[in-house]
Amino acid sequence: MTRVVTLGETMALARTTEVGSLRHAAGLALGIGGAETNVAVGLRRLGVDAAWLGRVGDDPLGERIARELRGEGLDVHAIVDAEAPTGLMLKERPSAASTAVHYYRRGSAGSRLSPDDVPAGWIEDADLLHVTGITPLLSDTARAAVLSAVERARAAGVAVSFDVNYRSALASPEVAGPILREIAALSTLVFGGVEEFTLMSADAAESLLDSGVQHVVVKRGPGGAAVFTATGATEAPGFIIDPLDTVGAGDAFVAGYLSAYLERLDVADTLVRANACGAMACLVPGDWEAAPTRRDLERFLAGGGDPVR
Ligand code: KDG
Repeated sequence: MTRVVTLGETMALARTTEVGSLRHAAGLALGIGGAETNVAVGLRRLGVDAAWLGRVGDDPLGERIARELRGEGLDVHAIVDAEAPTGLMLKERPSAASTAVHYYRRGSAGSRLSPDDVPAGWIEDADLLHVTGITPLLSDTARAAVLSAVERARAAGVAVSFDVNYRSALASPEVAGPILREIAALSTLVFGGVEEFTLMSADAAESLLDSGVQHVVVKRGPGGAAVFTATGATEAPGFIIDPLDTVGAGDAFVAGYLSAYLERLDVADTLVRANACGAMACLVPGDWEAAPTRRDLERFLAGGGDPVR
């Protein structure tokens, strides 16, 4: 049985291979990226069965997405949409200390996801559904697909994980706030940064707990993380690293957290694992490539930078 299912848009991802603006960059490295599949790959690397469903265009980039994700061991339901292209994300490093992302995804195949794309039983037979706040901001049908998935999970007693993942390029805070709040209130676990919780409401953590959310997890980047549950708050500091690419760190964090949640680790150990996964994701360029395996994680936690002999 697939333990975790997720749905959303995965795009082709082209990133500059050296520091400097896209205006002058000579080289681009091609890969893929999508918040939901970044989490699914992170889970798979940690030994959790994971499945992804989404639309891709009838084009080589769509084929690349399906092939890459299958290569990572995911159960892939890539619906080929002949009416629209696979979305594209461009990533540049204007300076050594900054990263900028540009989307070419309006009207993409991934944004045309709809509730009918999700087969009967696919969600109901899982242990956990993971969704993000990116997909519901892509289109009306994509929002309906996420809401229907969440409602189906709840009806079947399947836990729902929601990462707010607010993207200002997709919707203003005024438009996004109520949409994200609605999904958060229906979830079992909610992940977000401090500003993302504020965007949903001034007292988001408390009101989410009141509406039945069991874990409200605040990601603080290098500052670590905190989790609020009905029994109180637990915090854990971040790991000191020299980050190379922070995009995708939050997804690796969520994968680490969910893997520990499914193993029923206590909250303190769960946070340590999540923080370690998030930190490790920053050490290599790419949104998911550095998501750790169990072995990578053990070495990192043991403080290992020594060569393996
Ligand atoms: O969290 C990383 C993701 O943001 C990235 O891989 C692409 O899904 C993506 C998005 O919409 O930004």
